[in-house]
Amino acid sequence: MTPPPATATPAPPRTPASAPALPADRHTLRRAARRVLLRNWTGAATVPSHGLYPHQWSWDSAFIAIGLRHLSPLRAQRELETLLGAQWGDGRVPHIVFNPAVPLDAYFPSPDFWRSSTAGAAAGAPRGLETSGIVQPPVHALAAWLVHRADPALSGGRGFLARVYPRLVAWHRYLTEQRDLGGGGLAAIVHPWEPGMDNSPCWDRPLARVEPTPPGAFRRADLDHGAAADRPTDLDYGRYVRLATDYRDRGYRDGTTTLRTPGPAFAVEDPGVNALLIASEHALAEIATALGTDPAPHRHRARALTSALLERLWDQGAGQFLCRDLIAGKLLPERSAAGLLPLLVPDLPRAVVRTLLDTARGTHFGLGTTVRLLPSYDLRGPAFDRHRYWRGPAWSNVNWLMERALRRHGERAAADALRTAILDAAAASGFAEYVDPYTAEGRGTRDFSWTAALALDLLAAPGPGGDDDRAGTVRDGEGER
Ligand code: 9WN
Repeated sequence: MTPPPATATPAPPRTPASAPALPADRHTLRRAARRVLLRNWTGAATVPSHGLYPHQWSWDSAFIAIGLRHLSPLRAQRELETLLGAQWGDGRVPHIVFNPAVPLDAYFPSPDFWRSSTAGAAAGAPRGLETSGIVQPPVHALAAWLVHRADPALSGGRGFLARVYPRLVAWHRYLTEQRDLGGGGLAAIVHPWEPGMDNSPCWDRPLARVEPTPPGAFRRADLDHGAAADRPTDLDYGRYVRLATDYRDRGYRDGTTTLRTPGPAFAVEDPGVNALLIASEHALAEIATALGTDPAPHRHRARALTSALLERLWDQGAGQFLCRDLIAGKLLPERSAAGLLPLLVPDLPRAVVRTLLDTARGTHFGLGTTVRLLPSYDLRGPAFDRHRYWRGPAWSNVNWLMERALRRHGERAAADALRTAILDAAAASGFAEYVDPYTAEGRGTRDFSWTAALALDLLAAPGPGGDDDRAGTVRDGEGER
């Protein structure tokens, strides 16, 4: 793993942590966010960004739908329906659904790398379209529930919940059964792209075991759009490519209840993925109730997952949840923001909640004390890099989740301050993909869909920075390309 550049020692914050100011003009911000979502809509779904990410991404679509519901509940429903339409027979929801109209060299790894319709046939990959073969965090049931609630009459009329529910159930079943690689009741990831936090220092140790594919064997399209200093290194890319190649060549087959030989070279239980799974399992219980179905199995599964999360990933000494490396059989010491996301889980022991809140505010994450936005990785960690992909920068989706968690735990002032900080950063950076956690300076691509969508969501909520106003609905067809 390449050591981080000279920015590893954090500079003193230039933006005081306690200076929340409302965005200068929230109406302008709302209009701008709306424009981003209209431009990035392709007719059936939304691209994260036309340049860097020109296809449909799984967890992006969930966050996008959460914002889109304020513009067009119909489009928000279609966003999720399009994604779930690409679900595999084994229940997996692929992390990318490729748009066949986009040239192959626009994004790497492209459909001819994944070859889902042939290499994934035994796992039930759809025949008529191409997808990747890995997954991303399961935010979809939560998104579906929030989208439904934005317009229950439209949702009911279209049978939205009735159509997505069985697919969401199959998706969670895939994660809890096929991906319980450690046999301890949690879902495991088999590639660093799966938790969505691709380049997190948490993966450095488990990735070090992976023989990289040589850089000359593939061409990175991301560097056509993003600065090399902000993106993963070539060495990391070589390892990502090796893991994806090996998974494809195993027919995208997973273990059943234990690690198989030959199995994945990378298998990790991540607290962020599992916290989102639990939050979504609770959302499935709500959906089941709305459909007149028994919610008890979902509540039961959510409780079992919560116990496994506490048992397998809680580290009292660290004051947060950590990742478990299933191949080495131990917890990884790196602290990422994913380890705080279990704050989203209802029914956590009160002492665990208090400890997590202290850790969020403490020296490692500095939320509301040294920084206004939650960094993706430990501010004091040896691999901290304020600019490089998931190795320190603050991301809108992680901060939106944290805002929701703070509110859930009655931390209203902290949630209000975080909401204002997210909106300020979105406005000042032109909806950047991620920002420097100290200065909120934008990095990565701009007009990034989930940054715009989640800003719209926060603007629509009651409280500082939002006014529960609908952002102005769109006619079907508007903004389609
Ligand atoms: C690989 C689309 C995705 C996000 C991920 C983010 C980044 C892709 C990449 O972009 O990952 O999936 O090419 O780097 O890390 O969270 O879903 O926005």
